[in-house]
Amino acid sequence: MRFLDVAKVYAQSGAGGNGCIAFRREKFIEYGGPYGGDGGRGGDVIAEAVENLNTLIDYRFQQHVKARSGEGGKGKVMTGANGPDYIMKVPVGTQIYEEDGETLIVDMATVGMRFRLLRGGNGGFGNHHFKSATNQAPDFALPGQPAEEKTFILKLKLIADAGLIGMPNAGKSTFLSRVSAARPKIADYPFTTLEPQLGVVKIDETDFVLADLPGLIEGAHEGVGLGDRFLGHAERCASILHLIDGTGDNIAKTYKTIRAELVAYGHGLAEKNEIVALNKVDAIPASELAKKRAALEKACGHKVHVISGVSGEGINTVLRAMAKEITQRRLYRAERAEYNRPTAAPRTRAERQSANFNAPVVPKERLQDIKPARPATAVKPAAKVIAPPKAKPAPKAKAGRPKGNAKVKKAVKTVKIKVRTGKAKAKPRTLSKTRARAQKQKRR
Ligand SMILES: Nc1nc2c(ncn2[C@@H]2O[C@H](COP(=O)(O)OP(=O)(O)OP(=O)(O)O)[C@@H](O)[C@H]2O)c(=O)[nH]1
Ligand SMILES: [Mg+2]
Repeated sequence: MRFLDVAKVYAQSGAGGNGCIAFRREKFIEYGGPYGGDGGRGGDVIAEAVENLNTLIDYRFQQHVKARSGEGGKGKVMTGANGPDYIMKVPVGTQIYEEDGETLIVDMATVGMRFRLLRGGNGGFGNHHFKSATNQAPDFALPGQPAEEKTFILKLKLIADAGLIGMPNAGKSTFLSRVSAARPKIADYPFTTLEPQLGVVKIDETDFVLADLPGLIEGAHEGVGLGDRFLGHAERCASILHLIDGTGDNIAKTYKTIRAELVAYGHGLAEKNEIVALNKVDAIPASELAKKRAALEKACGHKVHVISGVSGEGINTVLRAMAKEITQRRLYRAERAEYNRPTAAPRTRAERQSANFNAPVVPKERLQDIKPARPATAVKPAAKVIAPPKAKPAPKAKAGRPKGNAKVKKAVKTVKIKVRTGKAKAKPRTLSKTRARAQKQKRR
């Protein structure tokens, strides 16, 4: 199966069905009146992220997708059938762009996510809708709303937890085959790997997906070699492992070349934390190893792992470092998801009145944002101490008796309660003029 990570798709939703013009004609029913039903709704075009797809190759063969139109209305006020929606199944991690390829519409980042790309047209009203006192036989109906159509660009950015980058022949595929069950092509010529390869790595208690990306060379951002288009797959990675062939001559220069390509690519890749590993240590003479390692550490400014994809030396340490970063991100994401989880809407009065004990915990960084209103260890500035004027001693309240103002408060409360609970008096009914006159005459 070929790997395809960019596709152009023309999509069209379904048009609405037309309204129907019909009149009721039945035995013994004279002037049956308008009887035409409405048209059905056209189908939407909906994108859905599914689990078992890894490539956009389906859209190489099917570049036009169309939802069905709604059926027209029928006599006897029958509404036409709605057109079924068209579900565009895409792999998780697909980003859907406008035709310009730059305006992002939606990022299908989670399994089962659905997004309506195009809306089907509404069905037109049949003539049954337009009957009125002044027009009892409308001989017109509305046509269905037209379909929407658009061209989309789909770009797949693999959801791998970690990515392998480096020059061709750095030993990336060898590393992947060593740590996972994936079997990428391995050979001693550059650009053996032409498309990203995925493997599942298990280290201690952590499982993660590792992507082997095609090699980068100087000028990749200008399209030299395979270019930098596969770097998009590293954008979502929590951890990036930069492999450097230890048997090469100028290791620091190799490192800097790849870094320059990451900077030129942009999209935040250069700012990501990277783990640097000097590979093929089994083939480096012991006398050169320390020198090469020191040169690389100087170039990158942090710790360098020394590994070998063939002998397996140092591999577990690197995997543990990657697993640590991945676990950290997973925890952070889980916390964010928990915080953003909408609470279930209360259904009963009791639920509405009770406190929400399921309220999510506020993430740590949010708490840091909130500054305390008054610092706990606030020290008052030493001011000139002025003796306060002598206050009159408060009269002692007699035990068992409410204070003066407390009495007033109680009275106010009672009045309030009275007002609330007291029944409103019924107003005397006003007599009609005739009855009032009759009563007057009686009294006389
Ligand atoms: N001695 C030694 N050779 C290695 C090691 N890792 C890889 N090689 C060899 O290096 C050559 C290239 O290895 P690959 O794994 O294909 O390198 P790559 O980085 O995937 O190369 P591209 O796919 O072309 O980018 C192969 O001949 C491997 O046998 C290692 O740890 N030690
Ligand atoms: Mg390879």
